[in-house]
Amino acid sequence: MESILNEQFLQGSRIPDRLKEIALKAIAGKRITPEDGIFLYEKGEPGFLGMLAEKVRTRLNDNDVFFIRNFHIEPTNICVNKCRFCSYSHHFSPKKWDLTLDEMLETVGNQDKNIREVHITGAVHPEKDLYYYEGLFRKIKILRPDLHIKALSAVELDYIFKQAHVTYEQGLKFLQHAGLDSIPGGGAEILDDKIRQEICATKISAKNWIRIHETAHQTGITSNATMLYGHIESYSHRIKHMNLLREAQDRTGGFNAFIPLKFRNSNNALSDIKEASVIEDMRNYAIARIFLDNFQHLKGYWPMIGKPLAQLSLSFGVDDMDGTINDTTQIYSLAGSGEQNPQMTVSEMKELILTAGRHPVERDSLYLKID
Ligand code: V47
Ligand code: SF4
Repeated sequence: MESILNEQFLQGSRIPDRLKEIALKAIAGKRITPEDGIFLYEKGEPGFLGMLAEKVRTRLNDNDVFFIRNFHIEPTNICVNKCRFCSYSHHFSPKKWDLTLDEMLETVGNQDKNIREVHITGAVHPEKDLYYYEGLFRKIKILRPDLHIKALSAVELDYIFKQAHVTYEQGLKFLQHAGLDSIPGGGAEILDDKIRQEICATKISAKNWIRIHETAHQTGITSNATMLYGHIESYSHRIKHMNLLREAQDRTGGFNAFIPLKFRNSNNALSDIKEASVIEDMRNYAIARIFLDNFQHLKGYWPMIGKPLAQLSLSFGVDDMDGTINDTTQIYSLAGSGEQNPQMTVSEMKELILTAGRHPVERDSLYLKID
């Protein structure tokens, strides 16, 4: 369904002038400023933001909503860090695990041949080094040369590169040679060092998170970017975060998708913080879609928000549903998401997209359409 928001509609409406001005820029495909972004967070109502985000989504992706056949491997939850929002690491989780190489390779071997991507990420284990992951990637590629390996967040990479005394460029090229194809968007949280000091003090700095991603892009490794929202950050912090990403994308063009991650408050050191409302989740998707004009894709990560809300997000600018996942991630079930055993068949995924009025498109890891 085409969004009715256009110049004529805006002129005849009683929408405040400042919002009209921002909307006209977005409709014309012009970039909105950080001040505009903050204003949208402060004053934008969900209906208005949804219509505007849909306008931008349609321009970028027509009626297509993408998904991939993928699975996750979470090698371990034993972590040198102790992020206060994390329910997943051994510090807070009732479960503690550390998979062997053979266990991980067995999981790879058990997948159907039409599964295209493995997403490998977990905690920062003190003893798992650069050469361990090199060996893992090589062995996976021997088993499944066609499987795209999206692995290791900037936080995990920074740790193993520093331990091995290699530069980001050397480390990334080394892993690329072993089979690393792209890197996931984790560890970005909020790219502001004061906020990071409060919620994840021992993690990589904002500057280094961006530096790893830009170095990856220059090496031919594309990546994603996440934003953990709804904890202690303000609207200005969210816009600062997205502005840093927008500037980095202008320089390299290497980000595939932006993924807002809603802070979930079960079983962690920030459990006293109330979770964001659904209205806020949808407003956040919409503003991200409007602000990040140079990101082609916006991902609604259903294991985190659940299938019904992921479907709703398709009316707020989202065009990517990640993948079928197959019950292989625990990050969100441990943090209190409704999805205890996340899995979706391809037909369930297509149905969910079709009933939202969109066109389901199976993709590969670089968003090429699969016939
Ligand atoms: O960086 C941890 C988040 C991220 C909580 O690239 C939490 O396609 C909410 O990066 N509440 C890791 N979020 C997951 C990740 C990811 C997920 C999906 C797709 C992709 C991709 C990447 O999970 C962490 C952190 O921001 N996280 N704890 C929590 N309690
Ligand atoms: Fe470790 Fe990642 Fe959890 Fe931080 S968010 S404690 S780095 S597993």
